[in-house]
Amino acid sequence: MLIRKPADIRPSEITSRENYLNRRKFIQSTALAGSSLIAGTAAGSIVPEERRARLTGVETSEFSTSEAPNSYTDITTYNNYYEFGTNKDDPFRNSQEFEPRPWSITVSGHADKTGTFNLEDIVKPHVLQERIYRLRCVEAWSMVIPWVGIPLADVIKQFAPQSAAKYVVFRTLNDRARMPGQRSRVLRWPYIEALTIAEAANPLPILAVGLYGEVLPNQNGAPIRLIVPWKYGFKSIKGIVSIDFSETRPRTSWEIAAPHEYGFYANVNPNVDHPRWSQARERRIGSAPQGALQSIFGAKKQPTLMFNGYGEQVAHLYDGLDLRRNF
Ligand SMILES: Nc1nc2c(c(=O)[nH]1)N[C@H]1C(S)=C(S)[C@@H](COP(=O)(O)O)O[C@H]1N2
Ligand SMILES: [Mo]
Repeated sequence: MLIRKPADIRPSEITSRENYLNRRKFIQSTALAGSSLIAGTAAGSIVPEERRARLTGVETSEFSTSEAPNSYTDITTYNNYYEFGTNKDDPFRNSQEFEPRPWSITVSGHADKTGTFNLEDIVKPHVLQERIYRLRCVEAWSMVIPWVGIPLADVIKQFAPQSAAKYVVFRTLNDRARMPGQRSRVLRWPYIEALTIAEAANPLPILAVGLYGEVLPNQNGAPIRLIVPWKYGFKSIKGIVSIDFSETRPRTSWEIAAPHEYGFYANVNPNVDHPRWSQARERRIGSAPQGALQSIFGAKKQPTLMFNGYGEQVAHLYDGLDLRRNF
């Protein structure tokens, strides 16, 4: 799907001949290597190794919102990624040298297929989809982001979890030489997040490998990150290196840091406030009115929706659960 007019495409985005040839070689060699995990590959869904390369063979999704996406600049310069610093522009400023390829993911725990897999082998069997989702940060701001990714449920199936698997646990790369923010003890590293197996099997979550039709930028979690649109942004873990099918619920990084403020479920809920601020409203990044009125009245806020507006798809997952206690 073409989002931007061709005139908007910068010359730097046009693939150089050298990169094109390398990519051809790469596709051929992975094809020759045969089916490492699951037979059948869609050449268009291979993740190119080049920065800002356009992703091909991307399908649209019925789950996309029709709201206007935030600008590429908003999405790539206003980030939370504490591995690269705690200020909003730190991930953009400190992650440019990060090299996200080659990349592998270790799969462990209660599943028939475990081991360490190249990123390409995990992504290859799936068709890439564009999913334009709202992202609601626990800090009461939001954006609309055109991700490109693959349904998490399909990836989970690929590893054939066993009945003992009750949670899917994700971890981010732990490497303070490559992630300078890990020299600070602001969180316990590696960053860890988890979903129940039922949440992971829902059709909404994706593993994102792209943004605006291009390879995912480092500051947004390259080369692969989770997106769970009905939960606060901190559940959407970036730079994933491991997936563990666990019988027990882990303590996640934000639960460890502040258990009274950040719960395991972290469902977007305008009726349950954060201990230090209201969750009833949110500031849509980039939407503030310009000029003098803004300084008098402050940035425009809009109401926050239950489950971030995805209740129809996910409310049933929490039937009978007290969402005030299980925040
Ligand atoms: N590994 C890791 N993943 C992370 C974070 C982080 O600090 N480290 N921040 C989270 C938070 S709080 C948010 S709001 C989203 C932001 O994603 P974005 O910068 O792509 O918009 O990433 C989440 N994933
Ligand atoms: Mo967040």
